[in-house]
Amino acid sequence: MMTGRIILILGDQLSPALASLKQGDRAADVILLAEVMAEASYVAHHKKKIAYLFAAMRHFAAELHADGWQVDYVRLDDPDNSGTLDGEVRRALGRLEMSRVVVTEPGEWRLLDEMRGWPETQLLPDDRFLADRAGFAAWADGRKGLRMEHFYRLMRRKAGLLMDGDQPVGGRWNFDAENRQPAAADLLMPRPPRFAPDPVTRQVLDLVAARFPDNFGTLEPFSMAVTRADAEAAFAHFVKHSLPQFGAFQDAMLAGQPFLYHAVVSPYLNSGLLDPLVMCRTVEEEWRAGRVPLNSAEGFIRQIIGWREFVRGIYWWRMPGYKQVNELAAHRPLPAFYWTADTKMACVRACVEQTRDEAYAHHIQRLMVTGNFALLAGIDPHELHEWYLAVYADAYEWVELPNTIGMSQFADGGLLASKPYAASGAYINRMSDYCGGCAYDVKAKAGPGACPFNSLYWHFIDRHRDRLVRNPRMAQMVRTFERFTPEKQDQLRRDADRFLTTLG
Ligand code: FAD
Ligand code: DLZ
Ligand code: SF4
Repeated sequence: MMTGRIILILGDQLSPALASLKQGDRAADVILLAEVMAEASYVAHHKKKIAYLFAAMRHFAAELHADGWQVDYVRLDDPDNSGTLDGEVRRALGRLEMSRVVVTEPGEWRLLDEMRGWPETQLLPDDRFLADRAGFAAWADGRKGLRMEHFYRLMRRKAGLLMDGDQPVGGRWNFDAENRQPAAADLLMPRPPRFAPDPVTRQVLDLVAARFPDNFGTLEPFSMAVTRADAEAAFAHFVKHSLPQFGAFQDAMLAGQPFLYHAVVSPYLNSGLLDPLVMCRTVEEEWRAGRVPLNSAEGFIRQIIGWREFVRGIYWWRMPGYKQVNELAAHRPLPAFYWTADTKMACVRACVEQTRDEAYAHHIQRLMVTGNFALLAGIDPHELHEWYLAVYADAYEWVELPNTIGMSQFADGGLLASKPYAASGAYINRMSDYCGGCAYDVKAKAGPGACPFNSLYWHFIDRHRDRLVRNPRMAQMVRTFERFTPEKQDQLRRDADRFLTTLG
């Protein structure tokens, strides 16, 4: 038996500073990366998501090899591929005559649970986050309500980001009130850089086209970064061209503009190509140099060390039960148009089409269009969760599940969000230009041509009035509904019910 260990690196652990690499021994240990069907099919991932990850894994393996590591890489089409991570570890132990395995803890509960049962396997904490799991639990345990804002302030102090001694720069912790402007179409709007596939990526694209022909999504053109250097170039491009406007237009949506001023870096961050703290420090520097306004810098940093860390904390604190919650008892099946985009609702159609083509939608499209629709229509949160987990290139359960179950569907009864993100067509009309090209009339409250979000909104308020009236941020809407005449209430109920029956 060899004395070294197998260091298993998962597809979303492509960081040179990974815990297992930091304590690895180049002379004795062997790194194992494996493309396996079990991970590629536990949900039917978007074609671009699989292609991105396999291409990034292959490039990362080559970089580690060039850096002096012994690397064992198993391709999906290797005839001996067992199809599972467990199987590949067992095969590698035999092939390399080794007996010990080291893994940095996976990001998803199901895999961690499985790996805890693997023999001779050492699990190391994933230290690529500001808050560790135990620290979050200690903060959360015993609190009456968890608010991201309180947690975020702790993280700001811990990281020393945008701080003036013990106080936030600019005198406020949060500049969100300045970040809700609708955007106007602009021919000069920046777009994320595009990276032409090299021969390694081209081979992966052919593999995905052959092995996953029926999965959702358009595979080509494919222009994502698949190396650390290109991911860093994509982030630098965002900082230079989009960050100054990021804050103001963070909540805006425009037809034909999938990316607006967003960073479009979440696949790179979540798979380890980018380092979140390095990104935040770069953004702070830009503000200190006077090149970006504070509302943009703070808004960006809040997403990373606030929301991203907060949802991860909740995931690990509440799993495995969190996946099953359904506090609003929503049981309607996911409508087919989430896959086909075949709907007359222009906003939903645009978001699904863009998701199909880019494996990307920005936060407000996910939260206030597809998520809001599902919330109002009472779609089963578990089915919706599987959709979000499949269709976005950045989707891993630790980040997707709390965003879907907690933030978007209020299915945890308010553990993560203080109120449901429910909105009528007026919100979508204010923040986007979708309504102008829609078959429905956003201004009409009732009748067959009225925007479905309008009657569905009141249907939602009515259905959940007993719960919502106890929520200080929603009680006013319940009272408003109660002040409508009985005829108007009935018409809204009838309109919504009629629309819901069309969902199949
Ligand atoms: P930007 O708007 O430019 O923000 C910068 C970065 O901040 C993002 O890259 C991301 O890392 C982080 N961030 C922003 N908001 C959040 C958030 N709410 N939670 C965690 N991180 C955040 N994000 C994922 O990374 N993976 C997911 O699977 C995912 N699923 C989501 C599902 C739903 C229903 C909703 C409402 C949101 C989801 N998000 C998810 C959060 C957010 O929509 C994406 O992080 C963001 O759209 C990624 O695009 P961007 O890089 O252009 O982000
Ligand atoms: C998402 C994904 C896919 C599609 N394929 C693989 C794979 O073949 N091999 C691998 O190691 N990881 C893959 N991943 C990422 C894992 O699913 C991810 O590590 C876990 O979900 C934990 O976050
Ligand atoms: Fe969406 Fe309603 Fe506007 Fe149509 S009218 S785009 S359905 S919000």
